[in-house]
Amino acid sequence: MNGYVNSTKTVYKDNNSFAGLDLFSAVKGCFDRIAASTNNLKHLNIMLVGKSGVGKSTLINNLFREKLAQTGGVRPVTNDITGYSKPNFPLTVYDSRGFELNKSAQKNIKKQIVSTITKCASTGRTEDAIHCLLYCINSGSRRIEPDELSWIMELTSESYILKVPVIVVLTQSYSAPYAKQISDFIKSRNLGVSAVVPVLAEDYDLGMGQAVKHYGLDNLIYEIERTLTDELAETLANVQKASADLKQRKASLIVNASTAEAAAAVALTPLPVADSVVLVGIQTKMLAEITTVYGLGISRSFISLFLSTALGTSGATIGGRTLVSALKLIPGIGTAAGGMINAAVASGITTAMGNAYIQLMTMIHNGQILPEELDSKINLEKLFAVIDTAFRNQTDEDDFKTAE
Ligand SMILES: Nc1nc2c(ncn2[C@@H]2O[C@H](COP(=O)(O)OP(=O)(O)O)[C@@H](O)[C@H]2O)c(=O)[nH]1
Ligand SMILES: [Mg+2]
Repeated sequence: MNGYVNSTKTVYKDNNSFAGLDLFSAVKGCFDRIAASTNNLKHLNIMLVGKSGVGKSTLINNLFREKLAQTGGVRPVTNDITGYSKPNFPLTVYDSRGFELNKSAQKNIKKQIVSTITKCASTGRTEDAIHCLLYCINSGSRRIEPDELSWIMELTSESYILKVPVIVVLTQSYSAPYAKQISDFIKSRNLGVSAVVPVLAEDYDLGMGQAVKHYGLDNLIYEIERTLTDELAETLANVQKASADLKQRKASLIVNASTAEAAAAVALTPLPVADSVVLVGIQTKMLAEITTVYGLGISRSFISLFLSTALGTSGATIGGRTLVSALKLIPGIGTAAGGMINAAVASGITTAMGNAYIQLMTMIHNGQILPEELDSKINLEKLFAVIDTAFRNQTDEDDFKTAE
């Protein structure tokens, strides 16, 4: 029975309200937390190196969710290195020339790269250091100069000493088999790089209505993530837009942690439903943290709609059915015997809410729901369906049934 306590408490004041929930403060709490957890992200610094024309700018524009090269955020660091940033966005990209021009110019560029890395590390603050270096080679040009490989080798050995992991990015890899050949060749040279990743950042037009689809950016994000600490990986999840997988993985961890927290909160003393405000606090924190992972500009009305639907305060209906029924599906709630929320019920509600919210964030991320039209009829129907399914799935879970 899992610490389950019988109670004759009335669960619902009426059919459409969830007792004890002050929706306004819940939404406000959620918004404050979104701001706080976004502010808490550690600043990430990535350096790109490569000849002009290899596709560095195209890469940046397709990896990250904000356009960085905006007025005000562009800063010359040295002659050949430019820093790109944006207010309230925890990422700086350093864009450097690579192996080009004559030998003395190359030497000079390498010196600037090394001195910039050294200077950034010299403050001793993790947030100033360069965390990862992406060395870009155009694999579409089908030619790698042996000298460039020696140059990379020198650069990686210096970066290695400076503890900056290097990833070789094969840009414009519209021929995957050829990119694979180059990749294998580079790997065989033991340059000391963390990974070699072929990418095509944007579709490549072959003419006659044919195109090679873009690919590889999600892989690149995965390889960058592997070089970072957990804290900086949180930032990467937020600033990048190329990997839905990274966002989902980070968001799922948040749901698991919040579910455990919710279970722990009621483990010793099952809560009367009327006191569920404790759980709502845990759940709004969860929604805020997930929103931060996605880096989406979510409106108050959306959060409000989500919470009221998930917690059954809205009285919204779909197909003539009241959505509050979602909560009532949970064994034990809504019956006289089940006036208390025990650990299993608390876990179930929290997991269902978290999963529903992740799915909605993913749909917004993928453009299946337009953020500016969140309260259109068609989007509301999607929202209801997602929440309804998530709660129904939870009631099918075995451990959840132990609440009965
Ligand atoms: N279709 C396609 N074109 C690309 C890609 N990457 C670079 N380009 C093209 O190559 C040119 C140089 O790219 P750019 O990003 O400006 O190179 P940068 O000088 O290294 O910043 C531009 O005309 C891009 O459109 C890609 O992934 N797909
Ligand atoms: Mg450029």
